[in-house]
Amino acid sequence: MRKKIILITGAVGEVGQALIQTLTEQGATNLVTMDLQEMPADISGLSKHIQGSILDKALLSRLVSEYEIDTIYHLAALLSTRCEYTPIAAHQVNVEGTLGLLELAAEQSEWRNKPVLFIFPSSIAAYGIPDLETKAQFPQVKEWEWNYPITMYGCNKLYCELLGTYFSRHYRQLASENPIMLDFRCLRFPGLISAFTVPSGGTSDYGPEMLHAAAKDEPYECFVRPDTIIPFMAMPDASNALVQLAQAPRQSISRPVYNVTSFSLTAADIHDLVIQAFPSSQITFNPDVKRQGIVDSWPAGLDDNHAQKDWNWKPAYDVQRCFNEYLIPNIVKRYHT
Ligand code: AKB
Repeated sequence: MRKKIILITGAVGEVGQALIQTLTEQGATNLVTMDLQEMPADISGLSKHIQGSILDKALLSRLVSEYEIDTIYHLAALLSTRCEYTPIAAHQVNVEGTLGLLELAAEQSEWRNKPVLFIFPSSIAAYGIPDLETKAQFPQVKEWEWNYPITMYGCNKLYCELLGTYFSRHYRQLASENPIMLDFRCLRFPGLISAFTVPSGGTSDYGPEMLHAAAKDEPYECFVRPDTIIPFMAMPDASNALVQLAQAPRQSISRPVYNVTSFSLTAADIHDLVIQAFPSSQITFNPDVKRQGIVDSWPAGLDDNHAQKDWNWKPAYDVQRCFNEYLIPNIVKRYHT
């Protein structure tokens, strides 16, 4: 009999590393992880790691011949700034990669006669608000509002939300009598901040970059205006949200895509919180017009009422707790001990 596993793609990324720890703390011993990168030594014992690409069909075939895939957390993606430099590669990884995994999950669902659970993180980048006046008028956007992304990454995420929904509701609708469809569930995340990892290739990165630079006593030039506002979330809440969504009873899930959020901050708010913790930090603002345009198109806040109602979503970290109990103490420990 094939071993039943939880597959995590993009597992060496920020969310992946946090998720591996959350699932392990909950007792998971059947994690198979995939990434182009090696697993960092401190968590390498927590999963069976496969170093390779989600675009490698032979690798995916070997995977399904060896394991019964019960759940997929599909985290592998190029982030928003990186995608603008390599939009075609971005489409290949973000869309074709997702399509391949959805197909694999659909086949596995049929083969084992039981839906594979497919958890997909989307992003505030799926929104595209035309101007700052409109952004101010819609301080908490709902899932279906302003779905007009202006980045390749946002387009990729929005389309994959639809693809996942299609695969879980209508895949092979004319070709097969009663197909067992996969169970697709998606979260739209705000900008994420981790005490243990630094993001790369994103556009919400100014938040975590400012904090980590200050902790390292390095000067930081912020690439957005001080009044720039978007929602953020502490990394442990992000990994918990993914696991909570995966564990929610199927009958409580009323929609394929859920907003989740914790708190909204301007870049100036982040600056002030960072200065409180690291008074000698040297932070300046030098907005980059293009990256500023991207962040301005993202909402100031998310309406996550559906997640609250359907599966009791509630972040553990508000802004105070996030900085005082999670970010600052762990970052100080990381860089100063
Ligand atoms: C990015 O900046 O691309 C990501 C995101 C907001 O999804 N952090």
